[in-house]
Amino acid sequence: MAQHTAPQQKVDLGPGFWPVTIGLSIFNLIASYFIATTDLATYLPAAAAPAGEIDGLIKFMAVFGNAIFVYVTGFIIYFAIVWRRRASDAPDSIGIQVHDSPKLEIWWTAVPLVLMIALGVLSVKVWANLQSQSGDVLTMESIGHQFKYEFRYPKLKNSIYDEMHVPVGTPVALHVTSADVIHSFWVPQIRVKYDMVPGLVQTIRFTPNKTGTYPVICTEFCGTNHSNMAAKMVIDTPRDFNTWLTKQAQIQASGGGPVALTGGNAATGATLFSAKCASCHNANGGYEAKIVGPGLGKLASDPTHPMLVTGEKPDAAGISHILINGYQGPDKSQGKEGPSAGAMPNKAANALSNTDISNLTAYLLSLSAKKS
Ligand code: HEC
Ligand SMILES: [Cu+2]
Repeated sequence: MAQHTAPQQKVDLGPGFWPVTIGLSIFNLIASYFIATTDLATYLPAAAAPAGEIDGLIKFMAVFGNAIFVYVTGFIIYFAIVWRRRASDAPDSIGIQVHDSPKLEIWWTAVPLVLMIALGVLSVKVWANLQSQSGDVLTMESIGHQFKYEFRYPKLKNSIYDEMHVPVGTPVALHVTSADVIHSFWVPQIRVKYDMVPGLVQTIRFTPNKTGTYPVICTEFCGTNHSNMAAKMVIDTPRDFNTWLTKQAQIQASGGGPVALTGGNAATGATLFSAKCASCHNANGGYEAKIVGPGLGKLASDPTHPMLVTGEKPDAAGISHILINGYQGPDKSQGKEGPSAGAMPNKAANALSNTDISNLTAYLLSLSAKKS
């Protein structure tokens, strides 16, 4: 090798090189021990079956990442101090130029190679485990929208938004995709994370093993309201899950019942609004304060927008109609033209009961009363 360089000088590693190496090794061993014996679930609770195995992979990577970090930064600091430039050095002096060390190069190629192969083998094992589900599998779908999550259950006629329920102990196969831009589906406590890509259906598999309510987070910047794109995953006991499912089916079935136009509770409506409507509607501004749908802060008191988009009066009846039926924009087939800001989901899609509609209507009317 390198015939044109001077015969290699004996490289002086500096005083204290070996003691420092021993010190770093001790530190590395203690840190590795800590990483290997720490249950990650104490820091980030785990609520599904693959979590433990995935944490194992993270620890495996952390142990070796830690070693690289400790030795590399340790030696950088050590050499920077020992071989720093001194006042007695000539102004143009440079350090010893070291190159070509086949022995070192073989080591730093072989060791990472072996580690990477081991990591690959371990990952494939975890992945294969994740993919094999047996018994009663709950198959469901989630579709990302700007800026909400839609959930579909085989037993429900209509979609549910921003809150999904799954029974503890039952394997779940969740097919995810997107209706517009790339979103993602991530529940930290489940550990698995998938992008929701338009035109591509991917399947997230997990088996919930701890009841509770966990956040579903979109980790793909998907537009101005990305930060509000969050849903809940509720892991229920099988019994609570069935109760919930039955209740949703009832809400969806009770299409026609009368909605009370007076006596709604505005405060309850306000809470419901932040949970179900605020991802699309601003409650503070007039019609122009758009998110996905128009601003609703001056719904009944805006002289520049006297009628609802449906053409109805902005009174209790008109508002509850749009909440029940939804609205897809003017019907162009009947010759009507006009701007459509998108689709307002109907009662079933928003999972609203008749009482919910009364409360929301009371709340929206109270906003206009304050701001008129
Ligand atoms: C997925 C987004 C979305 C959600 C969620 C949503 N809306 Fe809408 N909403 C819209 C869009 C879009 C329009 C406008 C439709 C059009 O102009 O064609 C609209 C229109 C309206 C209107 C008529 C506004 C006007 O000025 O005429 C009201 C009232 C309304 N929504 C109330 C609600 C309430 C209450 C909720 C919560 C239960 C809700 N919306 C949930 C998207 C949404
Ligand atoms: Cu998103």
